[in-house]
Amino acid sequence: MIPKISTLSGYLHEYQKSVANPTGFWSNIAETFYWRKPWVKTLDWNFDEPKIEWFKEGKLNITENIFERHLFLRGNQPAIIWEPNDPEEPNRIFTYRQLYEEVNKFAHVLQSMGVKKGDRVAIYLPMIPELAIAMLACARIGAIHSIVFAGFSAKALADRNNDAQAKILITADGGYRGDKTIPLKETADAALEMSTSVEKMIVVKRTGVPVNMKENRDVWWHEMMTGKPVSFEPVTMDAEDPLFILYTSGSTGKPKGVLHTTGGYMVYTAYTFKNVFQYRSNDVYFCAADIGWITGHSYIIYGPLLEGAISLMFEGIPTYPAPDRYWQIIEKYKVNEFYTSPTAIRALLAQGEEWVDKYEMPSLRVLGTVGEPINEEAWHWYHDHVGKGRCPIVDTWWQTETGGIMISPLAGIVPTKPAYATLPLPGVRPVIVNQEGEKLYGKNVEGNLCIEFPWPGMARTLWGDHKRFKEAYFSTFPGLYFTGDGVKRDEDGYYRILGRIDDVINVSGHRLGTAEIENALNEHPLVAESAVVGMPHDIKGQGIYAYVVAPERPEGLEDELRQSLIKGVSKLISPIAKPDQIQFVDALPKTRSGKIMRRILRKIATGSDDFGDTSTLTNPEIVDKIIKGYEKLNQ
Ligand code: 7RM
Repeated sequence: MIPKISTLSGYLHEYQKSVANPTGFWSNIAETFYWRKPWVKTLDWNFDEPKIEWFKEGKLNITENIFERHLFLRGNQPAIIWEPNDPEEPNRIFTYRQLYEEVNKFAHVLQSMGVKKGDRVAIYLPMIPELAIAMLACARIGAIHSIVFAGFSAKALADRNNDAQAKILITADGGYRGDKTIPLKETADAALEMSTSVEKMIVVKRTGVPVNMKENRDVWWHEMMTGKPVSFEPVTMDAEDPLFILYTSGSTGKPKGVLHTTGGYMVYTAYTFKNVFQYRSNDVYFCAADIGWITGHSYIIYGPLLEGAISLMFEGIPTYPAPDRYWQIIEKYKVNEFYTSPTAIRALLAQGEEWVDKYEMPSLRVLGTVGEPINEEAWHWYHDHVGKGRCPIVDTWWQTETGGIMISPLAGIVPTKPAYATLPLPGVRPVIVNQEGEKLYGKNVEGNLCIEFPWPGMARTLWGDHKRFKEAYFSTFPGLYFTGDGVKRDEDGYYRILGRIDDVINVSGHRLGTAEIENALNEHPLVAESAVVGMPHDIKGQGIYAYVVAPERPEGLEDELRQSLIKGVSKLISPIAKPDQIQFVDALPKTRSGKIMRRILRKIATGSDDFGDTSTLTNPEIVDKIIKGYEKLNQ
């Protein structure tokens, strides 16, 4: 069993141990898993190339650690409880044995379609059990899954599939989200028009909408599953064989294919799940994220199932049919640990207290948040109204690239403080550096958040682009992993995450690169150039503010042009990336070397007029004009 910390002194002790002897610390934890062959070296690393290898030459299959390791004790215990979008529709519960059999059957399906170890399989599914089954079946046969969030456009899906050179795409006819149905198959068809590698498409029947099944390319999930055997010998994987790719936005236009490998990711997600949430056997754990994001990968599927937990998977949204859906689910299933985002909390807070105050939710023991900084008001509301003042909140800071939680209280063990992620987990060594790259020690310091030592769950590379991996994370401050976040350490040594300091904006916990949105805006024939920045938003945390240069725009038709720009962004990326405000400007403020001065545009979009030095601009006169335009638009 994975060691579980249960006191504050225990935490401090483990932390010390993990720093003094990291390989001893992690190998103790790794030994609790099932390895087909033990590793020969716990860690081999340098942050220059960079090279990160954990549990070298160890052989395993992650699904063997989910299923075979638990079947004897927990075969008849639920692994996944699936709650549908519509509360009137029956739920589906999969015990460990049932899930195991479904995964094995689908592993046979993949094999029969020619999928082999190392092949990429793209998954574009809504939050239905088949999503969990598909990803675990990939892991069972050693194929690399690349899950694309079902809210992405055809173009975004095609870009990701092309980058990964995915062989197969798994999708559904459609998906339900609140009172909407999403035509996934239609989008997948459009994506395949632009695809260079996908040969076959497997389609799950979910909504029953009529779809076009292309002969010799498209097959139905249920037809393929019929008659497949319920056992499947897991493929032996090396600890450093890829487990999955997950695309995330960076500061340049092209999304980054973050690659995670098998052994380290397994050890890290299971250890952090158990310790952060203080999960106890038979607890019902509910993470409300979507599996299309890293939170769902690590804390709906891999971490909980590796621990033999009961993981609740919810298809719908918090406000359907009414804004008490989460609380209803928590009461219905007697949820013990609940994990969601600050955006969801703020949205529910805005609906009024009466929706949550009706529910006692006595089963709740731990509350978690992730994805973006949580403001104090939302923290207190979560604590008082959801947790009724008796549940600790774990504010978990981490990233797609870190694989699992890095800085967070251990529930009920590390004292919390509103808006603080508090202290690093054992094995995690954060450092704060200033612009010059000097490490800032001691209390009350603020700067760039870096990590100075590897941990097993960290990304190993970007798919097909190790150079970019090095540039993005290991070059700004040589010898350190740079997170892209600003942070402060207070008088208690607690960490408070201040948000991104690069050109990434965090809208409702979704990471978006400003360059990606600019590229989409610039596609419009009337747009000469554009600059996108984040602005404060009451519910979403950050909203999207776009400055657009469109000199030939027809007079009086600006709103029409705005609408058509918004539509274009939805189509090229996703509705998530739609600008909240578009301001037409004559020009963008630029430095002599031709760079857009985003610092100034960011200030204007927050309503500030304190710009610091503008003397390096080639066109300082434009600033006043942009401010006037801002005031006119936002009065
Ligand atoms: C898990 C996830 C990562 C970025 C990260 C931060 C922000 C995440 C918190 C947070 C403040 C938190 N992965 N972030 N968690 N900021 N407090 N507890 O969200 O790759 O999609 O995003 O999200 O800026 O760099 S992610």
